[in-house]
Amino acid sequence: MMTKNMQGGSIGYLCGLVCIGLCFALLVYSTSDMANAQNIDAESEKTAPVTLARAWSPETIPGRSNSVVYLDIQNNSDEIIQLTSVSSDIARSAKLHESLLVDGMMKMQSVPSLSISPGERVSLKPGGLHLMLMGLKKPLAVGDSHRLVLDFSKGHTIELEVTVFPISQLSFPDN
Ligand SMILES: [Cu+2]
Repeated sequence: MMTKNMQGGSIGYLCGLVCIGLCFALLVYSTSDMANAQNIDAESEKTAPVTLARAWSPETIPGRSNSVVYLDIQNNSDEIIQLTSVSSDIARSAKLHESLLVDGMMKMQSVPSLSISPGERVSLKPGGLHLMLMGLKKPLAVGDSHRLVLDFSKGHTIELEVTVFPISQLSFPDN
């Protein structure tokens, strides 16, 4: 079943413990290695308006039915491009979320859309923006991959494979 649901943001939405733990632990994580980005999508030619790279999910913690997807989104065009919706066939819903530290508590809110400036690269990573998968139909195990479809403004739709890494991975592996 495909889901398309990026609307209706609810401020202060509390995510599952998996996500909270990840984000909290990784607030101080810095991404200095983005130059090593590997394009993994079929549409990831430099000339494509939007390219995606380094897409990964942490494995599912036993008993949890939520997970997240992190990736880099690069706008190669000379126009602002918006991420408008996300679809996953392994989750009941897929939404853009943002982690925020509010009064010492890590919380999440859904983000209706994401605008990416011309030439800009946005990194969805632990502690910040992420794609939230809720209601997983099966646990994500290390080595698995799952399919995601991202819809952007200007009619750009990109399908990609997301690799599942150990929860200890913390970022897309460089090797
Ligand atoms: Cu979330």
